[in-house]
Amino acid sequence: MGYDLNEKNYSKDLDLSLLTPYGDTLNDGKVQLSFTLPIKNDEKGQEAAKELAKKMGIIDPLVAESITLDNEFTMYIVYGTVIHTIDYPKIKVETVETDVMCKHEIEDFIDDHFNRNIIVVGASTGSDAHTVGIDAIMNMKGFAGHYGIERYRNIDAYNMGSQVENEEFINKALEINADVLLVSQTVTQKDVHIKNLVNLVELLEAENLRSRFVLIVGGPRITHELAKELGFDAGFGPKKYAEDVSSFFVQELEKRKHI
Ligand code: B12
Repeated sequence: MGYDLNEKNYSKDLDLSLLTPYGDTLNDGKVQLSFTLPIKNDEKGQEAAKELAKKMGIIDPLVAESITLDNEFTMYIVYGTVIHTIDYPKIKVETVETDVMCKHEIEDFIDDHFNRNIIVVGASTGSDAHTVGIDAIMNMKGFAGHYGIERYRNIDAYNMGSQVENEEFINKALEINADVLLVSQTVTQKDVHIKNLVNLVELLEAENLRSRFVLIVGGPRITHELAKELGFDAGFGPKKYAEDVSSFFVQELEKRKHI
């Protein structure tokens, strides 16, 4: 069983159908969270942070840190216990299911299946100014020890940078006769990414271009499930690199040759 509130006595066995956080002892339910309140950093503010944490279902909250951001804004780090559990084996997540190959295998796959280079255009679109994600995937030097697709000998990669309007992005894709469109979205405030991504799909559909390209989106809060829901072919989140996305699009392009 999980946490027994009165006896503070909880099972030390791992049962993944009753998954709960771990702090000092397995199944103790310890969590830490942070948030900012638009109030002064004083005792009353700390009490407000504790009460809020209790309303979130955190037992015995402790304000571990209260950090003054300015006169009227304070950030709190609260430590406490939750009694909630998750049935982990029952969780189903939609993920990209193609095999992930290494750079050389992807290059060989292109040699073996296409008599030409694969053309890819990428950008951080709409108002989004974050370039590091798309650069991690596309730039020659890559990211975290994974070369970007500019380095793949038989991929022609065009990185348009950030704040690229969807119309401009589509025009570039047509100009270079792209096979693959890579979109990066980092800012998700007020769901701006959803509106922008839906707009791209709508523009492509309106011009009857949607099926012409393999359409992929990535970013820190992007999942494959969300990408599919929005009309993209695949979505990639954190800890995904050039090999992951290139493996997907070369196999997808190969599949489409037979349709
Ligand atoms: C650097 C940074 C900036 C820099 C960006 C500089 C640049 N040239 O990119 C600057 C200072 C400009 C900036 C501005 C802003 N930022 Co900023 N920024 C960051 C920061 C610190 C790091 C982001 C980053 O570079 N990550 C590293 C890359 C490698 O990771 P990644 O993007 O997740 O990419 C990986 C995967 O997601 C995936 N991926 C990403 N894209 C793609 C695309 C494809 C096709 C594929 C396959 C995979 C893929 O692959 C990558 C490698 O694994 C984050 C906080 C943080 N620590 O994450 C905030 C953060 C992203 N920023 C944030 C905000 C709010 C802003 C501003 C709105 C702030 C403001 N009020 O002005 C502005 C936005 C302006 C705009 N119009 O977009 C928020 C976003 C919150 C949200 N969910 O919306 C964050 C999370 C900070 C925070 N905690 O509040 N920011």
